[in-house]
Amino acid sequence: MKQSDKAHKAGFATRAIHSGYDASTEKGSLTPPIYMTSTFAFDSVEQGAERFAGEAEGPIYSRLGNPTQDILETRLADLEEGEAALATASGMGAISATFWTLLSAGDHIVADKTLYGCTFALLEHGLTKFGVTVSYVDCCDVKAVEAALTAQTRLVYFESPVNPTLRVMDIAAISERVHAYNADIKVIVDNTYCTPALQRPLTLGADLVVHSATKYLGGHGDLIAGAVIGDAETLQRIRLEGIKDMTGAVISPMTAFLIQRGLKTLEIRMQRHSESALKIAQWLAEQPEIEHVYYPGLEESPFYELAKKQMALSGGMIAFELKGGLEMGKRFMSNLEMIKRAVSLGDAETLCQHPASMTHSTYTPEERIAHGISEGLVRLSIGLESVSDIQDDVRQALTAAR
Ligand code: 4LM
Repeated sequence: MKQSDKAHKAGFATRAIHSGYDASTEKGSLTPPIYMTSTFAFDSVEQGAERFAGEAEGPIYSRLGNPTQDILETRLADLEEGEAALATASGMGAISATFWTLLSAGDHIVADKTLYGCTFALLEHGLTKFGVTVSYVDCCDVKAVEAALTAQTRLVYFESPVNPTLRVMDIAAISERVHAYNADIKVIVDNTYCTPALQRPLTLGADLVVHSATKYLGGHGDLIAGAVIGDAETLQRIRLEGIKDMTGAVISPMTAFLIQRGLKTLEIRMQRHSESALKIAQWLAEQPEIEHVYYPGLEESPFYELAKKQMALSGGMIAFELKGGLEMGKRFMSNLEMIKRAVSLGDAETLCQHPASMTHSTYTPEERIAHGISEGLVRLSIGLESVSDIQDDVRQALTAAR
């Protein structure tokens, strides 16, 4: 069957390399050119007016879109199985543009109790200033989500797996119950930890997916970006209201190009991250210095069965607690040699950070207890190095910390 045959749906890895780009339209250039321009010249006044009125296709100004960005958006929509996508300046740009577009004063959000620190800050300190209320619930408990819904609820928002504790939400069950209550409530899943290579929330019933593309989508620790994927009508609203008018969180053409490059290896990178993380998590769980390992790919994890059902592999993120808590965690981190002490995740380099004092320091100590983030928790983003070298560094740092 020919690839151009509409009935033929190419595999994920193929679409991650080819989707959205036709080299014949760009002088045969194998990789898409970078349209490094802020604005676009119109052939006539009439053409400019038609584009502004939405009556003619074509670029206007790069805050509204850019051909390099278009390719990335087509590809991301294809990979997440959504109608449309919007690439943004950062993950927080994607999340805030989505919230500003879909919410008004008096609206209500149901969010999981544990969120990336800045998402929590946006909800807790940002949106509440404008009359939006938030209920934090344990979204692992679908009945608790249902019980929190009100006539004012517009959004249900969660990460799966959760940063940093790796709890896993039943995306299909939550979407089904929320939509049965009110089909207009949007279920939004932050798919940063998985990427569409491992999990596609839209196919499980969610309405929108958001990403920090800074992480696995880019994959090389050299950019900051984000994305929202979903239905075309909502995405157009987020583009015109959330990005164009409210946040201006526009992705640069160079960054859009770099993410396209990262996507070409997304599937094999996610396989390697996941294989290495599973080995390290299994090995860590057996070490006498370790109190607890959080990783959904461990058979003893309470999320093992659900993760197996909705994720192709268990991902590259691990969290753990050491016996001796915070003090031992700090000593362990101080003794790492190859592994970098750094926030962010999803890079080729293995990264280690302390959520309570770093990514989740936007929570007060009391909030961290209430939201399930312990002071001694250590987070590892397993990179693409030889797994034996990652293990050797963790081993020597554990020994030195004793
Ligand atoms: C980190 N995370 O955890 P930008 N959603 C999730 C995230 O983990 C992040 C964002 C959104 C970390 C950054 C320092 C699940 C970020 C926000 O950083 O705005 O691209 O994404 O280490």
